[in-house]
Amino acid sequence: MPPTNYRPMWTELGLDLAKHDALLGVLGKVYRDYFLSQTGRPAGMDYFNFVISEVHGLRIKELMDARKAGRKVIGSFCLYVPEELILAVDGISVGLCSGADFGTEQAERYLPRNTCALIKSFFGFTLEKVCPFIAACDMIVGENTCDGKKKAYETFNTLIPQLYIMDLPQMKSDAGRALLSAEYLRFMRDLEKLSGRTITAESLGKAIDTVNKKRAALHRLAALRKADPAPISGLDALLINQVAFYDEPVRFTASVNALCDELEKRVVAGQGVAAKGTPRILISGCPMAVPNWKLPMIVERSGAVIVGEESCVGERGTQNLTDTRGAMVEALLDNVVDRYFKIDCAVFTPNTLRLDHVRKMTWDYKADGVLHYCLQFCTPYQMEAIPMERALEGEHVPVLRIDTDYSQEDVEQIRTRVEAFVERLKDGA
Ligand code: BJ8
Repeated sequence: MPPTNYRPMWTELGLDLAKHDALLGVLGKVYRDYFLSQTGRPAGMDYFNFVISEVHGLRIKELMDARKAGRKVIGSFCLYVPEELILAVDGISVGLCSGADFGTEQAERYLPRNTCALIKSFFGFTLEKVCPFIAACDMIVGENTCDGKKKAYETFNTLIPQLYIMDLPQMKSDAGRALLSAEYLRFMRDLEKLSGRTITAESLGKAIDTVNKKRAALHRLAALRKADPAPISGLDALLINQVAFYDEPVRFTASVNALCDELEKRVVAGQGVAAKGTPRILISGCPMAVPNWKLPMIVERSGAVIVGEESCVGERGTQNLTDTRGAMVEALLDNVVDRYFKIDCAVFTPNTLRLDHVRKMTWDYKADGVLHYCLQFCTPYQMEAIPMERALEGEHVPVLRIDTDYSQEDVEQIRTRVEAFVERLKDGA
């Protein structure tokens, strides 16, 4: 069958086709080099290869078809935007963070140079007209988290027509929880207005169940990575966590569970992607959005295997399910607030739960060391990195701190540092 021609759809969405072609060309090459070249990949990764190959094609067509059928597409940049409320109005939730160095020059016409790459990237994608997800959204939620995003949304609001601002607390206090609860209620009412649907206990309960099942499948995948040898690479596991933000949730859950069935057999057979005893690394820090695969690629080509991610694209995002008990919308909404209020993002102060979580993950996944990853100019995570390093090293857990961006310029420099770290782990120092 000839490949589907998506160009009319991309034109309808206002994309710059020449620049978009260039972006897809680069992405395709990086994907082949980093992912398809790996050996011993599970067969269940075929589905995720397909999703990535169609991420700007078939998935966008699905979104556009859904919109034509009257459904709404809601984009967001943060874990604190509850997917459950979006699904409860039969909406579609898509993650919009981008992990590519594209349109940076354009972005720097609107943002200071010392802005993190994640923010510059979504500005660059918008200004260069290469993101069909942003173009396909009926509403885009900008949340008040770090100062960078909060202030950037003021400008972003002048570039796109559909920005919705959600306020968020900064402290895990009663007042903080009350703010989150009020904001989720306002969001729920605005989603109802936008969609013309009323959220019922039934629709919210079903949405919670769908998202819980998705997170439970990701927990199952994570648990399988405790095995030595690890049955799946960190690159592939990261990819699955990234796809979780784009894909249709029920189909995604089934695909993750099918992959886990295969991985369970691998674990029983002692089959892995790297030899037993290969140094095991836990990554902790800033989110890694598609196609930010630079650091995991370097780590896994330096003789180590990544066994977990303490990250928004990883366990910070998936930990804790939402309680399904409650016969009324108000009770279920309260359960949603409880679940999201536990997220241990560095924008909160103090944020002691995160260090506890890193400790627990290091132990659970039998990690030999922690690689703390920060985007340059990300003050919240850079600030937390130093006390975290001190605490872990004090407990004899080796830590390597890497600050980087989305460019390829520092690949060799990072490789040298990672290789030295892997040697340290091999020596058991
Ligand atoms: S819950 S981590 S997705 S706020 S990297 S833009 S923090 S300067 S992305 Fe985040 Fe929500 Fe927290 Fe997760 Fe700012 Fe840092 Fe840039 Fe960041």
